[in-house]
Amino acid sequence: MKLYYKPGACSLASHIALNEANANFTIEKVDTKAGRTETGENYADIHPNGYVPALKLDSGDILTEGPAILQFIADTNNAANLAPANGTVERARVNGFLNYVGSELHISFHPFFSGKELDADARAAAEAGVAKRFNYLDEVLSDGRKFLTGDRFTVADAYLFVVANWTNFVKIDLNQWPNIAKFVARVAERPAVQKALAAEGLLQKAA
Ligand SMILES: N[C@@H](CCC(=O)N[C@@H](CS)C(=O)NCC(=O)O)C(=O)O
Repeated sequence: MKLYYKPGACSLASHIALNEANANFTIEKVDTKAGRTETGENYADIHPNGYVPALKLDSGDILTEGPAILQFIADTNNAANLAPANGTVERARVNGFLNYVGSELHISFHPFFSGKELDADARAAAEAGVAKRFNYLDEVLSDGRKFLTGDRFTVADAYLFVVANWTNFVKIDLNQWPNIAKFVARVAERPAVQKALAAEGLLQKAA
């Protein structure tokens, strides 16, 4: 399998899940603006929409859309326990959070990544959009659970971890949401996460 990624982008969630599953895979960096991968593949041939992630299977099939890829990784690596069984209430809850992170939280960051300079009003509106989603997720985590659906890490947690980390890039203080800040610190300690961050060049090298 090959995962097409951009460092720190939402593709990092799939990268973490593949590590958690101890899957056999390689990664290939994509320059989405240029439409090329690091080995010179034309990315339009891989992903019709030109964004990451994409997962190319050994069969040649290519999967797109982060939440679908995350569920595929979970469902094809049952031993890793990255999602409850399909058709259960517990799975529907994981899917609910995957959808919330994708269609609410992730999207709320779009103004910051539009490439346009935000004036004060636009920035305030964008921050309010992000805050609304984090307020909800902080409340979810406020009962002391370790992860979004309880004490077991799932693919939804991988996705939330990645999007919550974008606050560093857009200079929003995550400590406004102490439960999410603690969640991020907890997830960051996972060996699969450290390995993915290192492979994407996101860990600061020791001096
Ligand atoms: N709906 C897509 C959204 C993917 C997406 O937003 N990818 C971003 C990175 S997080 C991207 O590649 N954007 C193009 C770019 O950065 O040039 C999914 O869930 O896979």
